[in-house]
Parts: sequence; structure tokens; C-alpha cells
Amino acid sequence: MWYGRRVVVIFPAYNEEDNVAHAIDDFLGAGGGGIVDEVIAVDNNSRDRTAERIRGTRATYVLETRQGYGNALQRGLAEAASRGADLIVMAEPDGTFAGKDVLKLLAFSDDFDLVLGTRTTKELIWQEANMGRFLRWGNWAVAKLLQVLHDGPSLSDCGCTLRLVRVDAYRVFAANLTVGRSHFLPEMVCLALAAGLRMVEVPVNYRGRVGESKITGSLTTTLRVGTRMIALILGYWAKRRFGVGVVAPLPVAPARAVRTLR
Ligand SMILES: Nc1nc2c(ncn2[C@@H]2O[C@H](COP(=O)(O)OP(=O)(O)OP(=O)(O)O)[C@@H](O)[C@H]2O)c(=O)[nH]1
Ligand SMILES: [Mg+2]
Repeated sequence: MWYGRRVVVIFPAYNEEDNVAHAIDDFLGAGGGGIVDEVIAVDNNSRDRTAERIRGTRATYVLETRQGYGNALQRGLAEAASRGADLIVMAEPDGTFAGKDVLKLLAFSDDFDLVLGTRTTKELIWQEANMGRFLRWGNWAVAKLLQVLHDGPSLSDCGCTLRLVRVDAYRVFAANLTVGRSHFLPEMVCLALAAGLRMVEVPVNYRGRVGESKITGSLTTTLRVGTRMIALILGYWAKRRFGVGVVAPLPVAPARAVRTLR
């Protein structure tokens, strides 16, 4: 619980037997325990012992058969919302993210609808992390494109799974999410900005991975995902600017009370 709000962490998991149980413990123990109320681990047709490992923990096990990072996350978001979450934290169970960083996201959750982690802060990139110059500046460049075209706040990472979304904000764009594959993350941001939701980025630790990398481990996959992200960002820009484009409809902005400084 975070000031009376129920906090649920979701993990997309595809062949993550090596670290999933440890990640679940790490996130449930964030801040000394009692802050993260539930972890939902979404097994995405793992062929290793991921399911068995999850079932041996206190996490809720969910099987998502539609393959893909975006499909797994969309399922996790929907499950968290239906299980009474107020604040949903997305993360990965591969050892790259630290449970304690959930507190950084929560610290901003009162003032923002979405709190996005950024892995491009040099001081927080661990030596073993897969975040060399190319990936770091690549993530930064695509994030800047998103920021500029969609009139966002300062963004420096387009691919950080670790992020928080308030459940009321998630419901604004839930029906508009379409991406089931690995370029899912910028779609959430494009939709949230189109709906006028408030967001901020905070620096998070980025560590070395445990187990086999599935997306940014190879240059070909990285380039493919990056290209799809750029196409998606341009597609949503065209939709907002000219009302045309191949992307799905935009969410309707919710009525919001004007906030004044006290
Ligand atoms: N690629 C991929 N990842 C999936 C899928 N379903 C769930 N995932 C999970 O999505 C997360 C992202 O995949 P990763 O292999 O960690 O990719 P990455 O974070 O870009 O790269 P590294 O962590 O540096 O290896 C992991 O937690 C996966 O287990 C899927 O179908 N494909
Ligand atoms: Mg990862």
C-alpha cells in the first residue's frame, strides 16, 4: 500500500526461469515490504521452468498465450486493473530492474498519471548492463522524437519497461492499445499524451541481465524494434496532426479539474 493505494507490479515473463522468483521477492520486498501488495507474473508461453518458478512464489500466475512483449504487458495491465490495483507498476523479471526503484515511481504518483523510468542516466547504468553507447543514444533519440512530435515533457528513454500508471489513467487509453509486439512502450506514451495525461520521467538503475536476452540482445532485433517504434510515433503524430494514418483511434481526453498551486 502506498498511502492507502493498492500497488500491483506486473512482470511479462518469457523463458525467465533463472531470475523470475528472485525478482518477485525483490519487488515484494521493496521499501522493506508491505508497499507492493501483489505481483502478477504473466507467463508468455515459456518453454522453460518459468511457470513452475512463479508458482513457487507469492506472485499471482497468469498465462498469456498470445505471444509478444506487448501482449504480455497488456494482459498484465488488464489483470491488475481487474484485481483492484490503484497504481500499476510495469517491470521485467530479468534482474535488470531493482525493486527499490518502485519507491521513486511512487514518490511522483500523486502528481502524475504516469511515471516513466529512464535507463539513460549514466551514473545508474551498471557495468554489466546492456546499455552501450548505441542503445543509450538510440533510446534517447527516439524518446526525443516522441517528445517533440507529441509535445511531451522531457523524455530520454523510449524503451524502459519500468514505469507506473495510475489505474484511472490506464482506463482512459486501455481500449486504444494495439501493439502486441516489442515496440509496445511508445504507444502507451503517445496515447497518454493525446489524452492530456500528465507524465514525468525519473532515473532508475539499469543492471546486467540474468538469462537470455530476447529483444535488445542482437543488433538486428534492436534495429527492427527501433524502426517500428519510429513508425508508430510518426503514425500517431499524423493521426493527431492531420486526422489520418494507419494507427488506431485516439482516446478521448477525460474532463479534469484545473489544478492550482496552493
Ligand atoms: N521478446 C519477448 N519478450 C517477452 C515476450 N513475452 C514476454 N517477454 C518479456 O519481456 C521482457 C523484455 O524482454 P528482454 O529479453 O528482457 O528484452 P530487453 O529488456 O530489451 O533486453 P535485455 O533485458 O537487455 O535482454 C522480458 O521480461 C521477457 O521475459 C515475448 O514474446 N518476446
Ligand atoms: Mg530486459
